[in-house]
Amino acid sequence: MSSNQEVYAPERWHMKVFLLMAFVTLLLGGLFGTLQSLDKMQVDWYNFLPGPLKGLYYLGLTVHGVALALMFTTYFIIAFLNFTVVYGLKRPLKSRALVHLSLWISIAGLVTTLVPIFLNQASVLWTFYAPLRAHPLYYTGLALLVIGTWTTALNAFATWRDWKKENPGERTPLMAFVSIVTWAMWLPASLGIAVAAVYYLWPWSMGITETVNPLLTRSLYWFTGHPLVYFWLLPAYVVWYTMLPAQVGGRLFSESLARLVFLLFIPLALPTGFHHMYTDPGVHASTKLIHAVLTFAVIFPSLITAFTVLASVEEGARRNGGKGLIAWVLALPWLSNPSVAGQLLSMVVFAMGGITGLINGTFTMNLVVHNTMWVPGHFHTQVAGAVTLTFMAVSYWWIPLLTGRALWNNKLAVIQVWLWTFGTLIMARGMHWMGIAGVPRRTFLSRAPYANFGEWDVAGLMVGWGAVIATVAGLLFAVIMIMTAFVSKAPAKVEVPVAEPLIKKDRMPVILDRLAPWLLITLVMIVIAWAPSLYHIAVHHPQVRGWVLW
Ligand code: HAS
Ligand code: CU
Repeated sequence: MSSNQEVYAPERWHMKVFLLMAFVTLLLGGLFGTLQSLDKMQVDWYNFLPGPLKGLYYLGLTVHGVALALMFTTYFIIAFLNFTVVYGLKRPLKSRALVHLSLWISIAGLVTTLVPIFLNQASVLWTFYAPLRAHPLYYTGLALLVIGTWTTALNAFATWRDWKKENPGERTPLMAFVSIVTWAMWLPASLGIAVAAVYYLWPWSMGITETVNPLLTRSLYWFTGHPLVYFWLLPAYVVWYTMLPAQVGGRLFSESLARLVFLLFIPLALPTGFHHMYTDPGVHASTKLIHAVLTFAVIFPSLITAFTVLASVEEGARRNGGKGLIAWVLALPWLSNPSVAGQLLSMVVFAMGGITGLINGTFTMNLVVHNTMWVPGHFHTQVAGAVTLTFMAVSYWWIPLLTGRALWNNKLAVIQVWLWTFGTLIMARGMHWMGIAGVPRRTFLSRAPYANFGEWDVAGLMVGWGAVIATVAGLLFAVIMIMTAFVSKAPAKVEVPVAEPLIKKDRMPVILDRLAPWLLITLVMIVIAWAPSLYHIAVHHPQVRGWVLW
């Protein structure tokens, strides 16, 4: 192993702990997901949960959303972006103290959030919309989760600043730069949830304030909630742009385009969010229009990605003997390399979710699909499909690299990524179908008196059986990871894949190596897109007392 690779050695220990937390929360949240999906084909396994958990659908759905969307993603991303910053800049993180602080804050956040949820004191789902009221610890735990990301991001910025001091005039290596852009997007984005949880919801759940403005906290939630989905997505893009081309023997089509894509997410994703609230009467129509336009704008960097990443992969396939207009696709290692196959499959799934995203973002069509099963259909292709599958694909070389043990059973890993893909696609297809048939989301269907099974039957079977396949794939992933990390005897022979750009001396404009101008434009856009509405909602919308329903 070259000394370059050893640069991450000081980070190895805490990365492993974060990964352990990520995989445990993936398993925990995933298993509740199975119960949810079985419910869609009228199989009520909530009934078989032990004692105090029996029948508690909303407790389960909260665990599912929080453990997967908020915890698994965040812990994996913290570990991975620490790795890419360190590996990209070829220097350890600046502050050991911050590394430890992030870890301990994150562990505290994990416990503080999950305890009230499991005690059924916080069955408010991952969106914790007021007036549903949770135990104060739940908001505390979520705040800690966010603070854990802030300390990690600060460390990344400090490390970057040191690197720049030592390398004046040089452009930041791509892998590190795009990772830092991801943090730069997330840091301001996270303020919405932080203010909602700490300033409004926590005092209210403590009884310090009697009432809360539900439309305001909900808006603040989506201020964060929309960029949050790109906080999950961008680390997957880091992999697709800076690693995957090398894994398929190709080169990155254009480094400038790669940088542009990441940077565009700052001004386009950050000011967007009200498309989650098209149906909320308290939000002004002109605000919804601005956010609809922004939603379509933020699709653009993903379209560039479809082009750039595919071009890079094609180049690799052709260098390996791929021929023809389409047939070159067959020259890719779909059946032999689980890491590559997982990433390619995740893109196929992601493309489906891109299409449904367009539908969601279109005001009139949103009126048809909003709050139906369609929406979980959309986001499962995105988070469970694109993001999670890419993270699994990364784990197939990264865990061997970190533990020094070779991947246990390559063949099973290939089967695993295919099963996950089919499971997710079948499940999501069923969800879309149910949504169009009018099935509400977030509903305990087995026990809903109005459930129209008959018309919903086939779609429900797809959700349930798709989820069974995905569950098998998820358990397989757990087995492969455990066997690799603890049992595998062969030494790992892996290198970090680093994609070279196709054009080495790319005349890259300097603005593609800067953050400040992008953040400045973004600030102006946020003021235009959010300030008038937030002010109006804060001043004019009624306050309410709050409910604990489950
Ligand atoms: Fe979304 C709701 C709009 C992307 C996640 N979204 C959600 C929720 C989640 C979520 C979790 O406008 C629900 C939250 C809740 O609980 O209520 N979303 C969009 C749009 C995009 C989008 C326009 N979403 C994502 C991503 C997510 C995610 C990414 C997570 C990671 N979404 C919405 C809207 C709602 C919504 C509304 C609210 C709905 C409602 O009413 O409640 C876009 O960013 C998508 C752009 C993507 C593309 C795809 C590009 C394709 C690529 C792959 C190319 C490769 C190929 C493979 C083709 C345009 C890059 C070939 C490979 C070979 C080698 C052959
Ligand atoms: Cu969104």
